[in-house]
Amino acid sequence: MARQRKPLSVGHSDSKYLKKSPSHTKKDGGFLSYWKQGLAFICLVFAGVIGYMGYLETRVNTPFDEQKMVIQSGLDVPDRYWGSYRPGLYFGMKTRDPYSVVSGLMWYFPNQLRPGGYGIRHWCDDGDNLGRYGWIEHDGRTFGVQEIEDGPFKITVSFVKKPGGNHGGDWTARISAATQDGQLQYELISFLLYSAIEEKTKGWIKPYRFESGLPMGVSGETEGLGAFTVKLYNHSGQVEHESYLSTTAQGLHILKETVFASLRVATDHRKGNRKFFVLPGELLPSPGAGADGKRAEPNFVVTQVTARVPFELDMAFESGSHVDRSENLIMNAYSRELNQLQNDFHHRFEETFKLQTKGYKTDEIAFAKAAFSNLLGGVGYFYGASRVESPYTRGPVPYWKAPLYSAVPSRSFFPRGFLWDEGFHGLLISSWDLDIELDIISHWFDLMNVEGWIPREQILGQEALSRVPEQFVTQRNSNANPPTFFLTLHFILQNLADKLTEKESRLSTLERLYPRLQAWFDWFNVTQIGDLSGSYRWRGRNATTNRELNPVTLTSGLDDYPRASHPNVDERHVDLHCWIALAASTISEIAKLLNKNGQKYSNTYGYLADNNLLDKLHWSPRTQAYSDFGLHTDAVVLKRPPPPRSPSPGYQTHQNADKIRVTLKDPELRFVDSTFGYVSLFPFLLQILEPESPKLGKILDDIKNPELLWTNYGLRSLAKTAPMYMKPNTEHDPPYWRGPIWINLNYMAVRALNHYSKTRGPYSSKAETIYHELKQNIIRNIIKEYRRTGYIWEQYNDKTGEGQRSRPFTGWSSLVVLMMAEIY
Ligand SMILES: *[C@@H]1O[C@H](CO)[C@@H](O)[C@H](O)[C@H]1NC(C)=O
Ligand SMILES: *[C@@H]1O[C@H](CO)[C@@H](O)[C@H](O)[C@H]1NC(C)=O
Ligand SMILES: CC(=O)N[C@H]1CO[C@H](CO)[C@@H](O)[C@@H]1O
Repeated sequence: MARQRKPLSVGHSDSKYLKKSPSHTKKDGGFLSYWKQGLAFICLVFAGVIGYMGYLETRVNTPFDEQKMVIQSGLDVPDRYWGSYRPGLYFGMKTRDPYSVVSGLMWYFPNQLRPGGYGIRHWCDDGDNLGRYGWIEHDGRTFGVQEIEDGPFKITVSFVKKPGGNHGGDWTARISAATQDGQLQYELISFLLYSAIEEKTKGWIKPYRFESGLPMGVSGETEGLGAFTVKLYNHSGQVEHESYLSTTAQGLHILKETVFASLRVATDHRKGNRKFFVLPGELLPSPGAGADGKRAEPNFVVTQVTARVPFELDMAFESGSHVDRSENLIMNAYSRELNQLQNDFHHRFEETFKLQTKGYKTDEIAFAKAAFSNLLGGVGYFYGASRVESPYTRGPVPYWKAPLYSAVPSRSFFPRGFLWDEGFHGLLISSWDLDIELDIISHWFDLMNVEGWIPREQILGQEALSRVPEQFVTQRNSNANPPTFFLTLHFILQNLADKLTEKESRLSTLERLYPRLQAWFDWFNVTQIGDLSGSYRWRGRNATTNRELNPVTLTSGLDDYPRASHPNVDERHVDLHCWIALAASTISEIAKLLNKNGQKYSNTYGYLADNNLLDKLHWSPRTQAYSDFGLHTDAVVLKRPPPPRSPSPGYQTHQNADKIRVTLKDPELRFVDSTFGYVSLFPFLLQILEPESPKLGKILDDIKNPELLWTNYGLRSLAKTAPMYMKPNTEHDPPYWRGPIWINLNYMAVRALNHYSKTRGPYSSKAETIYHELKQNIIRNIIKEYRRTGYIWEQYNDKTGEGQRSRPFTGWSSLVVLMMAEIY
């Protein structure tokens, strides 16, 4: 049905060439020598082909061949050496080293502990049903405060870092539990505080003993950290039992399982024979069990403190090379230090976002701080190799091992780096700390291969890998993702130009970035190009599947947002056209700043932003809207395949066969214009549309139309009138980008409205009115839902405004802070 293009093939001319080669001649000797020459030639070609195939095969995992972006790492940046860089945990600290000592927290209520370890909290997990959790203050460098509501209990975790010595200094974490519920005072809670060293860390750890009593902490020494101790100080509340575990864990991804497997029930005779869950102490494979007969060394040391609520303890990491500390960072000294940092934070938050000046109320500002802090506090440090694939590799191959310093979309659901999310995160992070953002950008661009490609999802290291279903791990080098880092860079140039030029190191980062931006651009401009001049097409859609109502376009970032029903080479995608235009204009801006010749990019921008070209490629005269173009029909449905005529042994399974797509009318080449939604807005969202264009007036009217995108909570992703509005893509895939409200695109809409309201033109006052209304709707609803549920969400229901899907989603949903601050 779908019109397929024949791939260009050189096979025919090849065989013709071979036939032409002289295989028979009259001279025998000649025959032999011809034959030999022919053979040599064939061998040579063969070797050449093999060599070339080998070359092609290795390109996908060969790094881009220019100076590295990250030139300072680990202890070169001592003040960001330690951090809460394990965002997938409720609380965990590690260093920015490939292999690190990691510290973390688990807790449980003994009367809620269940078989299988249920009830032990460690990784951020929706299944724990916590009422709320997240950083409410975090500055990305020196401290953070997190609040966690576990049933009627409130657990507060804060940390403070203190420089000193040559190994990244000290830090202390304070952990407390409290409850408002009088009946639950004195309830038992068990805190497990651990340190572990990753397999390839050079060094050791062991339980630390105070002069008297049980081990309460860890001591150790590693290459990066030198000698260190982690000591526990319980200083308020009643401790009922203490125990510890010193063992070998098989990996960071099974720490909780290791703890659970070793918990025992013990009777404490001093406490009236009461029973406690306790850790067994040393639990190391016996001598002789190890490979070389040596006693195995512990790599995982846990202290468990079972206490009565309310309770508070400090866990102090002290660096051995920090010799002149005047006092330990615990008890009052800690409180004092924390207080100071909190004051600085509040002050700086107001200076940066000016929410108080804008008249926001105290609790609204607290909300904004929480949204912002959980994004920044969710910045992680990962190390490992992605798995990638190209048409030339036989199956997936490992990428090179590399670090990634990046924020994450959601600490529970997506605690790893995502390329297109990160460009949005960058807007908020750069507003706060430009150097952190430049470092994040640098890490991402070091993941570029020699082709100019960056894998879009980064699943690095054991912990990350264990949270991703196998079929989603491999990244394909034909697949793009919106190049949102150009949004970040554009934002930095617009809003932070003075900060950028104020430090030589920042400009030289841009210098190193420039060739990589060019390569990235070229990669898009070549691999995602469309058939018609100036058109672009997302690759990676499945043209042969009959399982999906509309084959997804994961690469576009908008997953199941409906596109042409029958993917083929005639497709052109309006959002991608606009992303490429943004990319070209941003590179030309950077070229100007760096005194480089960016003519090529400003020409390309001029060409792609030409509204006549845009209209020719993407404006549907029928519906008066921008749209994709392709081989399309709206007449598709999901149906259960009919059972076979005669019941056969397979009958049972057939009845349960998945629904398949049935096409009721042949598709034709046309605009995909019965679908109105986010994609239709892109020329407006990325501000390519000219301010005088009557099409701007039309778009503004469409935005305001409640039958299309307008709701009291923000713009829905797909118009109510669209054929695919709220339709599941398969029986198992509920609608995702087919109606619900997404905050990243709403931020772009608010930003565009602000732009058109400030740009002279016939529609500026209309844009201004809608700007205020839309911004208010979004902010009001997200805050309302935060109060109601305790969380910021991945998306919001377009009928009720309710938060849905994953939580906390303080990736791009935290852009609400920039809307409150009106920073675009
Ligand atoms: C396309 O979908 C079909 C059927 O669902 C599947 O068998 C095939 O592997 C898919 N192709 C690609 C390239 O993913
Ligand atoms: C992008 O590709 C088009 C079409 O091949 C080409 O004309 C244009 O010069 C390219 N732009 C840049 C900046 O390389
Ligand atoms: C390290 C420390 O201070 N441990 C104490 C915690 O509380 C229990 C009981 O209150 C003491 O026995 C420990 O010495």
